[in-house]
Amino acid sequence: MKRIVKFLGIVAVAAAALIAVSCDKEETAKNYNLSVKIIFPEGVEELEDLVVEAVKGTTTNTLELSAVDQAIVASASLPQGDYKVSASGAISSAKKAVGAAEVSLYADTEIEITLSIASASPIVIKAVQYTPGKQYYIQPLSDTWIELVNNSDEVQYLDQIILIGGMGRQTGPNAWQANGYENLYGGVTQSPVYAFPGNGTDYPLQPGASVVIANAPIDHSAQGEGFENCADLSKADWEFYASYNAKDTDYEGIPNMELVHCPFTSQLNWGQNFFAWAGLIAKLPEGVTPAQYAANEENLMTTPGTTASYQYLMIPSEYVLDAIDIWEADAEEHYPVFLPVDDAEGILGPEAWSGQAVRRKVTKIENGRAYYKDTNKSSDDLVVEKVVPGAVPTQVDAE
Ligand SMILES: [Ca+2]
Ligand SMILES: [Ca+2]
Repeated sequence: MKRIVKFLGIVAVAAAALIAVSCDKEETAKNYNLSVKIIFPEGVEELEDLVVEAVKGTTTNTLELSAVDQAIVASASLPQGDYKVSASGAISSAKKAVGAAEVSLYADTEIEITLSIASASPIVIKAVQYTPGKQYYIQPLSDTWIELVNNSDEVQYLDQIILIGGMGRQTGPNAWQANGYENLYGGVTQSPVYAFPGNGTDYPLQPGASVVIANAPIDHSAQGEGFENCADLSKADWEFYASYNAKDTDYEGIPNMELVHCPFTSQLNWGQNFFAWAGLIAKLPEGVTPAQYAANEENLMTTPGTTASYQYLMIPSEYVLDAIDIWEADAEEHYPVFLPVDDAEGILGPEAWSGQAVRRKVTKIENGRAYYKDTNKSSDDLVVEKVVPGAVPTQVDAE
């Protein structure tokens, strides 16, 4: 009996100590207001699914959003301490706006986070060669090509991805930009538009894997004297076959890209341009096939401000997965083809007919797999050199 009383006594003391500790904690762990003003990236006015979180240790606090003086402010009352604050919202299905800051919260605190654009595109342009390796080597054959890579850690599908190439060489606003259509792309190219066929999951691309799409999938360097500098495309995975023109060849055993739109039937090659190049890959919203999109007159436009009758297929910025802008090698004046959300700044390209390509920089190589730089800024992300189509990089690039 005595022992039991003693035991109860210990419990009572322990309980009293616990209460004392918890009172102590409540007194020292004061709450303060954290207020985060969210600054949107340039040219972005709306974000979907904006989430602002403050993390301390293993605790994540989601801040409450409100509109204050036409700005978005995220706020919360939080226990004092050091926090990592992050903000993230969707510009479109392919692009996110993100930002972060660190805060020491020992008084009511107001901070700003300026968001920048992060491409969420799992598939990007790995390389493109738009200027041939021999002067006037253009039609019916051409050694030009493009390569796409799965830059994510999950299987992606090439199905229905649209390719537009051959814009660029701008020294001022193009007809669309000059007429207020700055978020619509595709008008300033004579190139046919193609897409990968498939119903959504027919053409998987493994993480880190790439595909080469050639205008003519043969070894052009073996064509004879003077062709030494041309690309060997005999191992290309896909072919741009100009089914509308009898001069083009359908190579056996190489699957054909699906022709989506063709404003000029004399043009055999996709993405052709010799001096400069801008192009994009795009994915339409779920449920719309490239063929359906191209059949809808609302998605076609003649050149604004002219009487020209050519109808171009226009792709809005929000559908763009990846875009690159390459300027003429020695151009001193240039004007961006894309909005900053798609490509912030172009890069000076290779000399015409040099056979050089433009490839995306490699940021790291893990277990033999390369990861590619994608900051939506061609001048930072790309490098100009002779590139072997389909080559697996073995070296990381300097920043
Ligand atoms: Ca072809
Ligand atoms: Ca073929």
